[in-house]
Amino acid sequence: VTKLATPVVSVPAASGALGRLLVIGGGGHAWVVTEAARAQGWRVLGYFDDDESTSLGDKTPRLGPISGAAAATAPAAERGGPGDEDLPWAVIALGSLDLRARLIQVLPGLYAVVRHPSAIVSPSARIGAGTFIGATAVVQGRTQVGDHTIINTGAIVEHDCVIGINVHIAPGAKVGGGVRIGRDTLVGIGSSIRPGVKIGSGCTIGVGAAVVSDVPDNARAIGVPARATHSWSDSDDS
Ligand code: JB2
Repeated sequence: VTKLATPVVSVPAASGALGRLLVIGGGGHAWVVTEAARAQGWRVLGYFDDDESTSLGDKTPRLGPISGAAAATAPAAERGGPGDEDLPWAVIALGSLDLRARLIQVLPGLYAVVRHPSAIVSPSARIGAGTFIGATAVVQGRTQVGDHTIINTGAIVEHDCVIGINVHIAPGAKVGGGVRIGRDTLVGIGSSIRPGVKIGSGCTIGVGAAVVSDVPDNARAIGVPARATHSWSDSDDS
């Protein structure tokens, strides 16, 4: 299994008045992220989405197509910390890992950690920039979470895990201690990952799967116990 250890940026996972936030995406996931951000204390300025028919409610105006986000998110070098009121922070809030991976490449910006106040995050966990941690999710001690990863509603990531960039741990999934997960991998709703297992990059773990042995890059693993099959490039298991 390669590409497991990804660089992460430690960002305090505190609540409070964290500054202004731009949301990239206007679908269901963006709605969840926006509500969590407000509950955490971010001032959400609005969102970007190509589809003019999208809505994130009256308080959250659509600011233009996703391409417009590039102009609104200045290079990180020009930014201050969360207390800097001059420039907004950003979060990519689209559910598709493929789309997220493309946007990560092209959108500059200083990315926020959006964490619902009901989530429990160990003080010894390291959380990457652009990460979303949903309501009642748990991230335990010494775990590293890569940039732009989603730890969705009620997911549990135990101690000493290394989770890559742009991973989605879907709602209610349980990841045991010492698990390693490569970038761009989807861990499906309600699945369980045995402690110490290594899952590669670009994988899809199916809804409710029980993963008890290592999964190679770009594999799909489904069932109880999960059986890995070859390459899989798209999924709706989130
Ligand atoms: O190229 C594109 C694209 N460009 C903009 N492909 C797709 N699929 N979507 C694109 N979008 C925008 O992504 C759409 O205009 C729309 O606003 C949004 C997709 O919204 P939707 O509500 O369908 O999905 P989502 O990405 O917000 O949420 C998905 O992932 C979550 C993690 C859903 O599967 C949720 O159920 C899931 N919780």
